[in-house]
Amino acid sequence: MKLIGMLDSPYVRRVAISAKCLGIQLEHQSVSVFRHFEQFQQINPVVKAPTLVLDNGDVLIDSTLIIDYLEALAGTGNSLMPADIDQRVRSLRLIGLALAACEKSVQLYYERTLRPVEIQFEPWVERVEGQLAAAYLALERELEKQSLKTDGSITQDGITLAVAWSFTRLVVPEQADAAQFPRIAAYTAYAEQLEEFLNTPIE
Ligand SMILES: N[C@@H](CCC(=O)N[C@@H](CS)C(=O)NCC(=O)O)C(=O)O
Repeated sequence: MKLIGMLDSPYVRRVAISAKCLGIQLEHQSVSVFRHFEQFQQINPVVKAPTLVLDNGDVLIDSTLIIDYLEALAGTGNSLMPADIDQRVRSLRLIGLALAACEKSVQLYYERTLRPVEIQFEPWVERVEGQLAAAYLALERELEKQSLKTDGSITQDGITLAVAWSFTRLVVPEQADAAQFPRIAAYTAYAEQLEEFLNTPIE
């Protein structure tokens, strides 16, 4: 199977790290949705990263759906999601918030790098900045209530949280103040030194 997309995308990175944690081998092709648009189009006309090309040629998109497929391949007993229903709700909440943080960071990044300055719309930027801060505030509160394990293991909530924070720090660093979100920053520092993260560096 081939994973298409750059590792500077938090969505591509969470798939690549999840695959490693699940013991599934993926051939990674660093194709950019911007710099290699036409090459990407040949693989997937929708040009979305991540794209997963299965061995039979079927093409999957959306990181959460791709991870769902990888989880099914890995089989029960080898999941990155908790089986306990209460813990699962909490994991789903953390993942949802972290994905919202990714989305809002991407929107800010695109607004600032793709849209000419003269047509950038400040009320929209402020709205998105507020949503991003709200997502990280809610995540910080969740970690206050219950911390994530730092015993060498990692689960999908931790993967997505750490990937989101590292991405925000990369593309809109002024929106990711470690002093304001100390638990998120500390957890990300833990995750980023795990083998699966070190072997999947942001490109
Ligand atoms: N919800 C999607 C979001 C994927 C996404 O937006 N990826 C970006 C790269 S970070 C992309 O494909 N951008 C190109 C575009 O949307 O045209 C997922 O989880 O995979």
